[in-house]
Amino acid sequence: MDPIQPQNASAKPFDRRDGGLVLAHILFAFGALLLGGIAGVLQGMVRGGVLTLPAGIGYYQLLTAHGVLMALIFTTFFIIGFLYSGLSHTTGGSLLSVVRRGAWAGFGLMAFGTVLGTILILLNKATVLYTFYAPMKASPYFYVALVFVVVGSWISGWGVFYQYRYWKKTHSGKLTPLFAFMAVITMLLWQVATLGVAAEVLLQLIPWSFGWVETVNVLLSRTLFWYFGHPLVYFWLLPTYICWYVIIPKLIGGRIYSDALARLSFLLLFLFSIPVGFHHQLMEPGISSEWKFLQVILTFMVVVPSLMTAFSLFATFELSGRAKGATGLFGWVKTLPWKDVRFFAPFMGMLVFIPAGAGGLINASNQMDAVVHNTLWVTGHFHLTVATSVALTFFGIAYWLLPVVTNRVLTPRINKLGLIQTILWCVGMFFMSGSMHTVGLLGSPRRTAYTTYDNHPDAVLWMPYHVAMAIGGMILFAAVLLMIYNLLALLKAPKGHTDYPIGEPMEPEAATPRILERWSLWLGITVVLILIAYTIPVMEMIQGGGPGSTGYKTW
Ligand code: HAS
Ligand code: HEM
Ligand code: CU
Repeated sequence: MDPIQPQNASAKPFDRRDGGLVLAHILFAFGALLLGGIAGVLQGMVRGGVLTLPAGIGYYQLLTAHGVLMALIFTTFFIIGFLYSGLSHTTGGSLLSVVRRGAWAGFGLMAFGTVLGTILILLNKATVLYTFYAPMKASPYFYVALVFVVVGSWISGWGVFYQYRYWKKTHSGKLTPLFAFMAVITMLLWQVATLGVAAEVLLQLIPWSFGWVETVNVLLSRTLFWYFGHPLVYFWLLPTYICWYVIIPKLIGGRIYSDALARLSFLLLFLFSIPVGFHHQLMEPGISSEWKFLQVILTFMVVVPSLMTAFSLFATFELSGRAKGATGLFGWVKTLPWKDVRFFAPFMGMLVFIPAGAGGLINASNQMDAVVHNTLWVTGHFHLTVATSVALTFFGIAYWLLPVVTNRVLTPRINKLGLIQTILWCVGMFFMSGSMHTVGLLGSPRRTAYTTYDNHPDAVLWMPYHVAMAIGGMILFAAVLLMIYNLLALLKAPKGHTDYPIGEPMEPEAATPRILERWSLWLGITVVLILIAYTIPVMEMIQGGGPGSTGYKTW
């Protein structure tokens, strides 16, 4: 079988030790995707009224497993594996051994935390959903499991910084590789964001669930959660953007539109994605409207770098198409490599990101959020963003990353199955997310097991959409299974060299202003923005916290 990419016999193979590290992360991530997918399809079937859960399994137990395994585990493991792969490739061909050892330690801690947390969810001792909102109280060991995951991810993040700094020191005066710069921002965002959830878990939830303190300040805990929870979604998005900015131009035979613009948009994402958590709490009492207003303004600021990203991508597509001889307004569309899954899957992710982002703008608008908050509309929104734009991009990456790190090749057969898998995902999501959006506008709540509300006319109206959701979910599950099959096939694909696809910018290195790498400046602005957005509201929450809640086990 021929590989789908021409062979380059003289190219250096990917460092074998780094390959093992990357592979472990990617396979762990896809294991989580499979388990999370099983929970997802069952949920869809329950809500559609086509299945009653056997053996005392609870709907919310499944929903917790799904949210945790998909949103927290699949993403984090994949991201760390992907970042290390690109870091190894762009900063000299191998990781420093101290970095590699640290990354394995991080992997071990995260894997242990994941296994412990999953067991507790399966034992029905932690049915608190992936946002683990107080006053719902899980087994204290569930929160301990989360600590393992977060601390593991910190250690992996420090490895990224260390490798980057080493490269910078040994290449003084040179512009750092774009991939490495972006990896640093992604992990920096993660460090700053996880401070909120670490404070929540260590200072509030662990002492409270072990019974060392009686009560918990609920509003404060949710605020700390969303201080983390919003940047969390950008932690998923930034590696997706790395693929769009750095990898895709290479795959289409074009060039990166602008290195400087790409760096600037990452910095803006870093600055503005943290002080905006209140847009998840717009409907929550206890936070005054002025502070919500400020954070909504900042939310709209963080849209700007996404629009810059859209602009750059269009520019790359159009310029590379015209360089290949395309004419007319949209002639370049035909020059894109539609039959290459490494391009097609992330491209579908980009396309979906247009309605996905538009939905986000609706959510962020206070009055409209009053209509959609806590309805399935929101669930529809994030199945387009994280579960399609991000997930499809990660799938697309896996189709070349696995061959790169195992020194194998993507065969035309797996490529074709990959195209089918992408289409299945899009069709399944069209039905599932489309009906979630629609039925959400009709008022159907999220996070609710099957019920007809005593045949209330509204619930009767919702039911056909819930059935469509279930059908979409089944198609998506088929796509998950096909993805797993494809990965297994890639692990047995013929040996051979696969290039790591890294794009080159159009302009010379000198065009990138060095101020973009002045970290003290950017970190300083971030701290100031966070202090402005959070200090007074958090003080009000601490002072006005009242007696707090002793907690509930609602399941
Ligand atoms: Fe969101 C809720 C607002 C983006 C994920 N969001 C959620 C939740 C998740 C989530 C998981 O303000 C639920 C949490 C929970 O369980 O409660 N979101 C936004 C806004 C944006 C946004 C303003 N969200 C994301 C991304 C996510 C994500 C990204 C994951 C990856 N979201 C909200 C709000 C809520 C919310 C409220 C709370 C709602 C509530 O009531 O609870 C923006 O960042 C979106 C900006 C994006 C764009 C699109 C740019 C387009 C691009 C593609 C270009 C395409 C090309 C191809 C070039 C403006 C970059 C075209 C080619 C052709 C040939 C046509
Ligand atoms: C929630 C289905 C893939 C993230 C849900 C819900 C359903 C569902 C039916 C619950 C709705 C509710 O009662 O509120 C599926 C199916 C999938 C899939 C069938 C594919 C096989 C994904 C992926 C991700 C994801 C890939 C993220 C990477 C989430 C999250 C929730 C959720 C974060 C919210 C959990 C909560 O509200 O606590 N999904 N989903 N899903 N899904 Fe998925
Ligand atoms: Cu948000």
